[in-house]
Amino acid sequence: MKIIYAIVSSDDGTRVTDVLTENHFSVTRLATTGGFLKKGNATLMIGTEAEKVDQAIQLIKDTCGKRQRITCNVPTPNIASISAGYMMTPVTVELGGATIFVTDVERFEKI
Ligand code: 2BA
Repeated sequence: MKIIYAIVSSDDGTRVTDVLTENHFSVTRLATTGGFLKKGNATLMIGTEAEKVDQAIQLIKDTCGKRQRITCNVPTPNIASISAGYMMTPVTVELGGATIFVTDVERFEKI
C-alpha cells in the first residue's frame, strides 16, 4: 500500500477531491499553508494500492495540472481610464500545478 500526498491550490482542492472520490479513491483533504508564499493551499492524503498510484496521479494532473487562462479582471489605469474609469485588459495567467509525494505505508488498519 502507498500514500500519496498531493499539494494543490485551494481553488482546485474541491474539484480534485470530487474527481478522485468519483473514481473510488479515498481522500482526506487538509487545509494547509505554503511555507514560502504563506498562502492557503490544499493537501490531499490518498491511501491506495501500489498499482493504482499512477491512475490517481493522472487524475490529479488532468484536474489540477498547470494551465494558462486569459482573464480580463486586472484593471489597468491609463489615459482613457481617467475619464472612463478602469479599462479591463486581457492578461494570461498561469493556474494550477501540484506537488506530489508517494510513500510506502508500513501498516494500515481500520479499527
Ligand atoms: P511550488 O514548488 O509549485 O510549490 C507549491 C506548494 O507546494 C508550496 O507552497 C508548498 O506548500 C508545497 N511544496 C512544494 N515543494 C515542497 C516540498 N519539497 N516539501 C513540502 N512542501 C512542498 P509555497 O511554499 O508557498 O511555495 C510557492 C511557490 O514558491 C513554489 O511553488 C515555488 O515556485 C516557490 N518557492 C517555494 N519555496 C521557495 C524558495 N525557498 N525559494 C524560492 N522560491 C520558492
